[in-house]
Amino acid sequence: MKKLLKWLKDPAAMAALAGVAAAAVVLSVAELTGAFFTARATPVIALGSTFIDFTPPWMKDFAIATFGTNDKAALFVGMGLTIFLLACVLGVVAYRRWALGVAGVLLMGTVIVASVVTRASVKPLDAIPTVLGTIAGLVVLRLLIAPLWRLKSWPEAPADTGAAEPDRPATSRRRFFAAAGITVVGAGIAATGGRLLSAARSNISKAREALQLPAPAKAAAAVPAGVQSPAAGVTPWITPNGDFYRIDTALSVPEITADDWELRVHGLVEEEVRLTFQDLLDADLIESHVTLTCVSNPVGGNLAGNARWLGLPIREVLKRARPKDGADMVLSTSIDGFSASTPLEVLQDDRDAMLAIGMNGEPLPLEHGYPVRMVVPGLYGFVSATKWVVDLEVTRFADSKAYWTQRGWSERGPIKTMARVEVPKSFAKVPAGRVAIGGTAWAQTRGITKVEVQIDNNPWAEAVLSTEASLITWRQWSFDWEATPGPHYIKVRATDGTGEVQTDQRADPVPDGASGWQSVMVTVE
Ligand SMILES: Nc1nc2c(c(=O)[nH]1)N[C@H]1C(S)=C(S)[C@@H](COP(=O)(O)O)O[C@H]1N2
Ligand SMILES: [Mo]
Repeated sequence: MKKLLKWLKDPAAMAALAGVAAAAVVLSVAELTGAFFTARATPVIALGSTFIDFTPPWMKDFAIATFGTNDKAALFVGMGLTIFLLACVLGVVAYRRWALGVAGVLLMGTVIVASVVTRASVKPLDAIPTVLGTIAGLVVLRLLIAPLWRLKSWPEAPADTGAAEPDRPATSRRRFFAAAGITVVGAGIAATGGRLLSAARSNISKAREALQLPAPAKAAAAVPAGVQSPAAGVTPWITPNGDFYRIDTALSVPEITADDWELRVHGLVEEEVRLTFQDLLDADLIESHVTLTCVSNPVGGNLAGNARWLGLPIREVLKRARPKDGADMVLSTSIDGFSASTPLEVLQDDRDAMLAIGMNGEPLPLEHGYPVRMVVPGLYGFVSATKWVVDLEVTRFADSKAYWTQRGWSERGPIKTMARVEVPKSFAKVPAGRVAIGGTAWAQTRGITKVEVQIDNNPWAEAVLSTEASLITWRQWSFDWEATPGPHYIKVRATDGTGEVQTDQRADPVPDGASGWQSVMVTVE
């Protein structure tokens, strides 16, 4: 502590603090003024999004494996540390050579502006918050650093001279710390104000709540009794919207009102089609239970969810557009520049791929694609489930690459057969005697016909399958185990509707989905 205090008296350390205060001003002024521009225009969101766009497959895989659906929070923490360190360095540089410091700040500002204006559907004027923030940051940096230069040239006054001497280094130091502190606190207030202001100016949540979904022309098949595993603790067969996993590249949820939404269907088609939200409301909608799965889901992971989706079959839209011969892919693009490549035939067959507007009886939640997303049974989300979708280009795999394919993931993504143990949990301690093992398995479009459990090195034994609702939803299972004291391993594997047993070949999620058998260690007491 003493050392820290002594170190803080060093003008260079004070300059570093000035840099941090100036950076806080840059960000908060941009946040506050950014409330009047698109959310994606603020420096942190734009920089973070640009960083995500440059994420190689191994890094995405690592981030999801390490942080799961908290990957965005982890990114913000990482960015915060990076900005903090850069600000310290720039503060010291500005103190030593002001012109160089200014050049550094302007360079940073330029990088941020570049990352703002290159975002999808961002206008050049959206750079204004960053420009204002950078100017304010430079002014504050100058105001904080100038007294430090004087400080350097003053000899330390003897402590016992008594009378107030305004220019004593101790006094100017105190003034400096007060000024820097006030700046940081003020920046915090401005940033919070900016947040509140953006939230108040956005009425997207209200519009969503006010939206009345139409009744489907074709209702979902009734969910048969017995889909839920009898083993206590297995995930609900229908995932509530609030618990549904969320995976996307969007640091701030794109905001499109239903009124502004329009879908353009173009490319290798006889007729370009444009759809408004009203067109969707007026169409014959269908409702269907579909289990979505993320390609980044590790063996035994929980990046999968099952919901009742309401939407228009994409088949119907394609019928109107009439794809030309030679087309084999539809590239769907979201308002924020994500894209997915889906085989054309998958969108035309009877599996009911849809432009969804409803999820479990509610309008799509904002994070799950409001107002319209794609839902395609049987394919991982990264090649099919485009949220906030605004564009369908009928094209060819040979001509176009989707977002994750450009970054090293596969161009196609059929879902691999997977069984997972949900109870008991990994490393759980359970009492000896009868233990209910249970979990979920999926092989969308093929269905699950068998789940087997292996305890330690005993022979594989068949689990009891819960009722099957359809081939495009997951299927639960349970297994009664007579548990004896000691450590035990529980392994699980599924067989799909084609008779194929889930492979034991371990594969990482990159490039086209994880495989292998899950093994759970439990201790019986
Ligand atoms: N616009 C957009 N849509 C997207 C993504 C994205 O990054 N941006 N990610 C996809 C991926 S990888 C998956 S697994 C699903 C996840 O959908 P969910 O968040 O509703 O579960 O959305 C897909 N749709
Ligand atoms: Mo995904």
